[in-house]
Amino acid sequence: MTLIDEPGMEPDPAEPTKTTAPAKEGYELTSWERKFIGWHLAVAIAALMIGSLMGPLQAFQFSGVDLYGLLDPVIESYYQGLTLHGVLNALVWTTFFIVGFTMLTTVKGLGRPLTHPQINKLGFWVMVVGLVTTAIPILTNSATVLYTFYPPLKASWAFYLGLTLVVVGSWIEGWGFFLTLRQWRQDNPGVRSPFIALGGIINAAMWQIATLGVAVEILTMLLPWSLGIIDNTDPTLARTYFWFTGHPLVYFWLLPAYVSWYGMLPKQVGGKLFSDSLARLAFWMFLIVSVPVGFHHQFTDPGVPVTWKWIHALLTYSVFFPSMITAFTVIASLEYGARKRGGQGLVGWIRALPWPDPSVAAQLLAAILFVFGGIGGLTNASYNLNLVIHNTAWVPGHFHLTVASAVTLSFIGISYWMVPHLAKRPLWSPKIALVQAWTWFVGMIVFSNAMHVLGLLGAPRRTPLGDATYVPEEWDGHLLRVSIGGAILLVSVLLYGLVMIKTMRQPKLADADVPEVPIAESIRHPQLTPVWLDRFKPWLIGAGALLLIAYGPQLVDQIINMNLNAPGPDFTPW
Ligand code: HAS
Repeated sequence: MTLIDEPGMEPDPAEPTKTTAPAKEGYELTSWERKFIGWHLAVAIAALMIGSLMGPLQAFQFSGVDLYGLLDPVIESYYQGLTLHGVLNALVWTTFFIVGFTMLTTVKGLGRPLTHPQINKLGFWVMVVGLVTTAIPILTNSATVLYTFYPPLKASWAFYLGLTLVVVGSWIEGWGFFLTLRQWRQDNPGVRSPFIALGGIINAAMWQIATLGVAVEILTMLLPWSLGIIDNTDPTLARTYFWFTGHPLVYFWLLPAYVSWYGMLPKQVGGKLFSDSLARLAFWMFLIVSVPVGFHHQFTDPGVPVTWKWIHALLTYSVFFPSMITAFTVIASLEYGARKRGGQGLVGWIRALPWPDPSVAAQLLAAILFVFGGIGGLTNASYNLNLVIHNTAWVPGHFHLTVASAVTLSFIGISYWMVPHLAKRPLWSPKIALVQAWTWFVGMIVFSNAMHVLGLLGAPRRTPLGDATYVPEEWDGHLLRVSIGGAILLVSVLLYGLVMIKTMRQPKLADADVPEVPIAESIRHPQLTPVWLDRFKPWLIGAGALLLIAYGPQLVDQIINMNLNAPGPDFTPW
C-alpha cells in the first residue's frame, strides 16, 4: 500500500494556518485527570463485576440448578437478581465507562485540559449519588422492575430519582465536554476537530436528545405515581417515552466502541484510519437516525397505530447504513495495518494482525460477534419477523451479542491499555487477559446461539425456565447450552476482575515506559475532510426535524388521549 504517499493525501500548502492541528499525542494527562477518569472506570468495573455475577445464576437456573438460595437474604428472587444484572451491566457499567472514556478522548484528542473541570466533577458526583440512590431500593427488593421499569410494575420513588440523577450527571459531564470543544474551536479556527474528540462529543450530544424521553417519563409519570401524588399511570404512553430513549441508548453504548475501532484500533495494529470523512459521516448519521426508531420495540403494543410502526421500521433500516460504513472503513483500516505488518492474501492478512495483544484481540473478537448481533437486529426490525421473536429468548440472545459483546468486550479491550495508562502500571499477565477475551468470545457464542434458537422455538424471555412446567423436551439441550455458556462467561468475568485488581497492584512504571494512548492518524489528512462533516448545526437541525416528523404527531396524540388507568401494586415499603 502506498496510498499515504500519493498526491492529494496532504492538505493544500497554500493554507498553512489551517493545517497546523495541535500535537494530539503530546498532551500529558495531569495527575488529577488520571485519577478522575480512573474513578469513572473503577465504578464501572465494580458494577460490571457485581452485575455479571448475577448472569450465571440466571443461566444455571435455566437448566434447573437454582443457586439463588446462596444469596438469600440479599437477593430474594430471580427477578431481583435480573434487575440487578440489567441495571448494573446495561446502565451503570456502560454509562460510567463511557463518560470516563469520553473525557479521555476529549482531552487527549483536543490536546488540552477541560475548560471547566468543576462542571465535570459536579456531574460525576451527581452520577454517584444517583447510583447509590438507585442501588438501595434494588437491594432492598423494592425496585424489582427490571432495567426497563415498564409500568404498571412499580418501584420505590428512590429508584426513579436515582436513575434520573445518573442521567442528569451524565448530561452535566457532557456540558463540560461541549464547552471544551467550543473553546478549542475558538483557539483553532478552521482546523478540523480531531476525530476521537468529535466522535465522543457527538455521542454526548445524541445522549442529551435521546434521554429527553425517559426524563419526561420519570418526572411527569413515574415519580409522582411512586410518591402517591397521582394514583394511576398510562403504560402505553410510558413505554413510548421509554423507547424514545431506549433505542438510542443502544447507540450511546456502541459509539464509544466505534470511536476506538475507527480512531484507536488502527494505530494498535500498526495502521491508519482509512477514511476520516466516512468515520465522521457515520457518527453524524447516528445523531440523526438513532432516536426516531423507538416504535420498533413496540410493534406488538396495541396503542400505537400501524402506520407509525411502519415508519419507524423503515427508519430502523437506515440505522443499518452507518454500521455498514463502519464495517467497511474499520476492516479497510485493519487491512492497511496488517499489510504493513507483512500480511498477504485476500483474507490471509487477518493472521498478520497482532492477535497476541489482548487489547486488540478483545476488540477484534467483539467486532466479529457484532456482525451476528447486527444481522439479528435487522431480523428484529422486520415487522413480521419481529412478531415471531418479540418477548422470546431471541431478544436477550441479540443483546448479548451487541451490548454484552460488541460494546462490553470492546470496553474490556480498551481498559487493557487505558488502566495501565491511567495508573502508570503495566498490565498484569497479558496472557491471562488474552484467555479472558477468548473465553468471553466462546462463552458468548455458546450462550447467545442457544438463546436465539430457544427464542425461535418459542421460549419466553425474562422467565425462570427452570421452574416452568411447560418446557418441551426439545428445549432441554439448548437450556443446557445456555448454562454452559454462562459458566464459561463466569470464568471470563472473574479473569477480568483478577487482571484489573492485579494490574492495580503492579509496581509503578517510569514515565517513559507508560503505555501511550493509541491515536490513529488518518491516511488522508483530516484537513481535507469537507467542512460540513465538522459542523454540529446542520446535523442537529436535521435530527430535530426528523424527530418532530417521526414522533411528534403520535406523541401528541398519546398525550392528549392519556389514559391513567393502571394503579400498579402498592408494595413500596418506603
Ligand atoms: Fe438491537 C432489541 C434492532 C443494534 C441492543 N437491541 C434490543 C435490545 C437491546 C438491544 C438491549 O428492531 C432489547 C431491549 C429490551 O430489553 O427489550 N438492534 C436493532 C438493529 C440494530 C441493533 C436494526 N441493538 C443494537 C446494538 C445494541 C442493541 C448496537 C447494543 C449496543 N434491537 C432491534 C430491535 C429490537 C432490539 C427491533 C426489539 C426486539 C423486540 O421485539 O423486543 C442495528 O444497529 C444493527 C446494525 C449492525 C450491523 C453490524 C455491522 C458490523 C460491524 C462489525 C464489522 C466487523 C469488524 C471485524 C470490523 C449491520 C460494524 C473485522 C475483524 C477482523 C478480524 C477482520
